[in-house]
Amino acid sequence: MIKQDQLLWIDGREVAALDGETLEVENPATTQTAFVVARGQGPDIDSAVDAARRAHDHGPWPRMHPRERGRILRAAAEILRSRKESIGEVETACVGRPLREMVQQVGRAPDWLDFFASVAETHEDLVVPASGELMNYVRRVPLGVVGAITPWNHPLLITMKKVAPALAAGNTTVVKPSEVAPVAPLELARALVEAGIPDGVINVVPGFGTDAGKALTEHDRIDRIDLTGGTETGRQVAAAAGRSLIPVQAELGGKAPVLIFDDVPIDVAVAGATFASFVASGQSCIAGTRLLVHERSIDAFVEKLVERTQLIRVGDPMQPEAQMGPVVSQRQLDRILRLVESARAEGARVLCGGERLAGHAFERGYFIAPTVITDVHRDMRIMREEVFGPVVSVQPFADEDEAVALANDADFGLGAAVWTQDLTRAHVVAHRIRSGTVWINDHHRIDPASPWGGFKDSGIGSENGVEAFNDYTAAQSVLVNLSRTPFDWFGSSEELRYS
Ligand code: TXE
Repeated sequence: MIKQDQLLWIDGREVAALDGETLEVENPATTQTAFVVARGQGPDIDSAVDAARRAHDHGPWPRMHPRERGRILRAAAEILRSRKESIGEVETACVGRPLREMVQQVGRAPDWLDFFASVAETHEDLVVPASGELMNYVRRVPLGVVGAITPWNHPLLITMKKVAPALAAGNTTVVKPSEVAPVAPLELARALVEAGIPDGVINVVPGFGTDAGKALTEHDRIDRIDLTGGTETGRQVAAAAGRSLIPVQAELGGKAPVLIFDDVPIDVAVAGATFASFVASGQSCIAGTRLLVHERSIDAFVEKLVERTQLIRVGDPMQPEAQMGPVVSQRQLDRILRLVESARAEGARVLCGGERLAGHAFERGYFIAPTVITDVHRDMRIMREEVFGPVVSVQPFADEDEAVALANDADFGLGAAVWTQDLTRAHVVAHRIRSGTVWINDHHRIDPASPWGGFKDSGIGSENGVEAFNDYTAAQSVLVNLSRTPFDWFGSSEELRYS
């Protein structure tokens, strides 16, 4: 059983906030308080950064053999796996996503610890061919203290994507999880501490973006900042990182296009589209929100899509039969419905959904009927802004060029999908799309080995894979003089002397 009252994790211990403040985490399916969590602010962030700084500058973690670090990370992975049911329940209570989805996601997240433990264990430093009688080797050393700011939509998984490579590379960390869903990241700290990670290496300080998040971003003793969040938050965090001259990695908003060619059977296309659009009630940065469908098949596709969308079982996310839960908060619900209204006002047709669900099962939570919109055009707000809800628009295209042009007509470039049975077209179209990830005949797949980052306003840098591990290190070049000839730059030559 995970406690309803949660404290901060600082320097290997659970502690209350310095001023004793707390914040309440609301269950979006019931609107009742699910957890009361210590609320960190500037002074708590200071003490977490101090602990991380000490652990980096004087503690064993950065100096530990990578196999020893790997052993601790793998032990934490096993602890988390053994708790996937209870942490899955925590995630559902905080975010409202169906329990079956969250248990699966929580069960997957520890793979990041295993993968990056392997990367650290097998990492080889370089010897480079410097000219002259020199041996030049290049070590990869930890950056220092990594600050990570994480969102509410995949609370454990996104925290893991940052913490696992940062720790494997020998850094120490301060995590500021979302105020909306901070409990699973706290459980990650607990698992790492139980697995034997030294004090101060992992610190987790829940709090609001405007105080704790800002304090972490602007802290002068961190060496890198990572964010997953909205694009506006990304601009603020990147500006602060610029002032401190520290690297920033940011994974921000998206508006993923899903290109569906007319050689795909309608049932397959509709199953793919609903998976792309409605998983997590569409609250995902790579949710397929713009369905681009060949004009020859669009009518049959839309008819089937609406039929299928209306069959999605929305309900209490704790129940195994629920396929979709509520959206995360009143604020998100209002924002989503406002965007649907703006689409209506601008002339779009809402074919199904588009409203808050009524009736006794939905009385209290933030439930929205999954929504399909047609008759859209590029200038509508619904086509430009990230909706972050169960809302999808459908647009026709005439040929491959138009499909690509529509797909690229967005400020974002995080995820995209191409559905076709034509092998050549699948690859050619994928290569023409300006997006960090492209799925062919699939969506949402993610792997610790697979780079994950956004083009355009979707972010800076990339998560996952060996490249991300290297980004949590700095290259230190060590040049060794192998010459046996004595050398004295100023001592020897008369002719070089000024007369
Ligand atoms: O995100 P915020 P919100 C998008 C999505 C959503 C919108 C708003 O479109 O509708 O953003 O969601 C912290 N300095 N995404 O308000 O505010 C904040 O406390 C430092 C896309 O929830 O960006 C939280 O920990 N930190 C996205 C984190 O940033 C600040 C996931 C994200 O919150 C801060 C979430 C500041 N000034 C939302 N302001 C994705 N890429 O998946 C906020 N924070």
